[in-house]
Amino acid sequence: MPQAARREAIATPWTAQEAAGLAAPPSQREEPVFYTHTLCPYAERVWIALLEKQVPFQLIHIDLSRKPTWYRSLNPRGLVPAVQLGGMVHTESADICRWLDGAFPMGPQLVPGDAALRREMEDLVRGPCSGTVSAGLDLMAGCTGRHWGIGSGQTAAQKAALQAELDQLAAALRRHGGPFLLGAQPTLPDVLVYPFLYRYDVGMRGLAGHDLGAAGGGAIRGWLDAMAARPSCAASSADPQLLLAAFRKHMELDFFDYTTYPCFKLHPHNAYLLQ
Ligand SMILES: N[C@@H](CCC(=O)N[C@@H](CS)C(=O)NCC(=O)O)C(=O)O
Repeated sequence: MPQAARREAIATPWTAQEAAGLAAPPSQREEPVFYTHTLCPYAERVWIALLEKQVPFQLIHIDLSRKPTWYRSLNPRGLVPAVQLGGMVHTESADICRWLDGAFPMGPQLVPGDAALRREMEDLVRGPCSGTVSAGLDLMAGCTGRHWGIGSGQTAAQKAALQAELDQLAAALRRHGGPFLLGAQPTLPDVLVYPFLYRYDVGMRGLAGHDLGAAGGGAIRGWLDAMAARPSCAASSADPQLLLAAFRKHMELDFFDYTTYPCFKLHPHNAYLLQ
């Protein structure tokens, strides 16, 4: 997407108050309101989907360490992401991505129209996409066993478990000729798994010298590169060097607080949205 369109999609309208997550909840709006935290991989799925679908939206940051009181009345579980449109609030990242695809038929389809392809997509979502998320969390935790923790001492079994999931993703890439899991365009499985695999790749390469991209004879690196080249992913991904430095500092994946990290500190490429 050209830079101008991306700016409009992310930034309309944007105020410093909203950026701090302090604004009152918007009432009925004509465009979706996306409640997010820039460091949450689940929220990043929705960010990518909105940008891929080229849906104009308003983005509101929620500081997860200092949630505005109104947010729980919007989403009782208090989690990001949430998307509000026309008085309805949608939650759960995968459900939101599916809903967006149906509600906004413009832009590329994330859920294929073809029935056989859709079945394959569902198998990927339930199987290796979900498996990659959990095996990757386990690998990142290493010998600490801390959920969402980052540690050293990754075991051969932890590496093999993630490798098995990545091999299945690589097989899908081979079947469809890439560069994305179901062929020429990114679809739901790409969107769901990328924010997680991006973090695991940055973390494992930087902290353990372990190259996840080598899986499938390098097919996974090709896929990571193809996703990284999408303007949606370039906009929503944290800067890899800054993310790695944050991993080193906190040794966990969920250091979600805008006191430590103002919303775009690890995303300096988005800082222009705050001007
Ligand atoms: N299953 C949810 C998970 C969302 C989630 O766990 N979000 C975390 C941030 S990554 C959150 O909002 N945590 C805030 C809290 O637990 O209070 C989804 O897919 O949307």
